[in-house]
Amino acid sequence: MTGKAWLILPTFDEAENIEAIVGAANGVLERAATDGFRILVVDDGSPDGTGEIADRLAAEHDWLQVLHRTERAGLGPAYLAGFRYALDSGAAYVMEMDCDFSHDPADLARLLRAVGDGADLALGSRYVPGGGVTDWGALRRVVSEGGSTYARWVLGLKVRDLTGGFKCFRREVLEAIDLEGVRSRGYAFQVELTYRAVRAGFATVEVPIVFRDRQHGQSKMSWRIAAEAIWLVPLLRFGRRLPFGRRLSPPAQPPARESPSAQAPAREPSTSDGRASPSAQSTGPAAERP
Ligand SMILES: Nc1nc2c(ncn2[C@@H]2O[C@H](COP(=O)(O)OP(=O)(O)OP(=O)(O)O)[C@@H](O)[C@H]2O)c(=O)[nH]1
Ligand SMILES: [Mg+2]
Repeated sequence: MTGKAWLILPTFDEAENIEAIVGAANGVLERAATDGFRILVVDDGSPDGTGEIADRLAAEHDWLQVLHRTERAGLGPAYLAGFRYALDSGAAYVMEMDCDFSHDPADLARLLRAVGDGADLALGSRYVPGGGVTDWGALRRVVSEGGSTYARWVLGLKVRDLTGGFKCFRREVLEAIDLEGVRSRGYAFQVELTYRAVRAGFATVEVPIVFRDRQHGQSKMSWRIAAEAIWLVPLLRFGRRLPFGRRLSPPAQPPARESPSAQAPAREPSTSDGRASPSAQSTGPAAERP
């Protein structure tokens, strides 16, 4: 792999998690990101002091930076700000991860490996063989998996986990998908990014992950955030105008090339030092036809 990997960590009230996550991610990326890495915390003025903790850590570590935003604007806008910052700073790979240990930082190595092996976008996926969810009740499972199924059906994609937020993008993907045009804020944000990437012809691979419920801090998931996806997903597909006059449509450019979305082989054990196991290779083209 050539070039730096940037991990974007959006935070709102993650004081109980931030230090441990940053430490764990550093341990993994030190080994997996062969050309170096940066971790960027994007904090929306957390009242619980997450931003101050991140600042203290950033003063101690040159691989950590903090982007402070003054008000809580939602996950999507926080990620977009982080993406722009990382791209402007020369990132070659940009990664997304929740800051609550729902995503296992050890899996960062597997996502990076998938992109190193040729994918343009690697998605941590709960809904492929080897992936899964622990701790969730039946309702939450139905909402999450049903949401992915609904989006897959409306958008005509083969990707199994469309709502997950554990990803690794090659920079060219983010440069191509018109970040300025992204309007979604909650779950639909994850759907929209993946849809735009597949539409633009980028090779997408699903890497099996096991998602666990947060152990500390409060969920920011709300029914409003989940419901956003219900009405935004058809707009992504059919390109209607939003009520406030902004167009929310897929990118205009035709697919640059075939856009295989392949599932990586079943999860393989990561070693305890977080090194990537040889997983996440594309198993062959399965062209998306959105
Ligand atoms: N900067 C920023 N980060 C946010 C915002 N909302 C959520 N986050 C962060 O985004 C990540 C995912 O949010 P979660 O609260 O875990 O939401 P979730 O994953 O949908 O729900 P749970 O897993 O049930 O907690 C976490 O790191 C949050 O701190 C926001 O408005 N701004
Ligand atoms: Mg979470």
